[in-house]
Amino acid sequence: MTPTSRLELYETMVRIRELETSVESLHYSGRMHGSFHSSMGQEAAAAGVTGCLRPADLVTSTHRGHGHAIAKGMSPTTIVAELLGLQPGSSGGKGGSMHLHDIACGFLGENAIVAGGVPWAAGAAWASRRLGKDLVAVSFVGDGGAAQGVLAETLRMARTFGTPLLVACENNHLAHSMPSERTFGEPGSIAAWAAGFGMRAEYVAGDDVFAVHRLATEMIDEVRASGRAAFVEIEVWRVRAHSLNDPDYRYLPKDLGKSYLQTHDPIANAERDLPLTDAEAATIRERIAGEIAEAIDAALEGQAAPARLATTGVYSEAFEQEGRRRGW
Ligand SMILES: Cc1ncc(C[n+]2csc(CCOP(=O)(O)OP(=O)(O)O)c2C)c(N)n1
Ligand SMILES: [Mg+2]
Repeated sequence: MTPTSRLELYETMVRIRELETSVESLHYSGRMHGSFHSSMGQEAAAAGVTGCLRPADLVTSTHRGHGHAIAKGMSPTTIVAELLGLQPGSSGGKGGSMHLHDIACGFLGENAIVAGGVPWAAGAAWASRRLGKDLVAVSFVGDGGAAQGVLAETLRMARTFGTPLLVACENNHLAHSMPSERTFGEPGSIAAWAAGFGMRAEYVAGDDVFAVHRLATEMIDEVRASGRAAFVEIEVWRVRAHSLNDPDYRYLPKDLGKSYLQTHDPIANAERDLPLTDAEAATIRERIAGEIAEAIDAALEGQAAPARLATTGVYSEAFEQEGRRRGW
């Protein structure tokens, strides 16, 4: 990798962290209504995997998807506007944190249904292959998502029908309060399970963005060339509560996230490995913090989503027409 692209991976992680910590402040100051699922500590998975895609490649995401959206190139202003319920948001401000999407940059969207994005990505990947394009689709999913039946069905179909899909499973050790060790066993077990579908399945530690990127590049190149699906389990940690709605969770020691960041912070690790001096890192962080502050100011200029639009855009126009014809 060139020094620039290594630096870009680092900057993407800083951008994700900065956006999410700023939005947390907006939530606690009462400006952001509704909750969100922070991906703090998981930035290397988003940056490392998405960083080796081409612009036309496709990504589907989860309920914890701000990082995936940023890494695939979505504008921070559009993201923040959606989070704040403002019209310039990607769902017109009507969807909120779990409804980010931007087809123009190949970000097919987050999904509030756990593992719901996986068949969606598989279908998009399969269709584009049938149309003669050499796209790859990546679907992020959690360890909880890996326990959903739809993932097993999709892996089976993807393998059967030659689908250029990479499932990137972020094993952050928890599905809300359920430890993944209890569902699957030690980290690496989810990849071992996926290998049973007859596809390449790998494990990588997610505190090293360069290692994630190296493995993902190799796997995505292979998926693109062969048209065969693959699976990567990326071990990360969920540093925050499941969402901002459960600050008083009791199922884990509260300081676990903080102590994890002290030893495994992917951003600090990248600063050490690039390497960057403290002064260089501070300059980059300040510049990106400025960009995010500007994005928030720009988003705040948007109008609130009006109540009269609440039911528009829910169904396709064709469906709505049919409904009107039938008098629904
Ligand atoms: C089909 C479905 N079942 C249950 C839920 C409620 N739910 C939301 S997030 C979550 C845990 C998901 O865990 P995981 O896939 O590991 O993702 P993480 O939150 O750890 O990023 C659950 C059970 C849901 N949104 N969709
Ligand atoms: Mg999880």
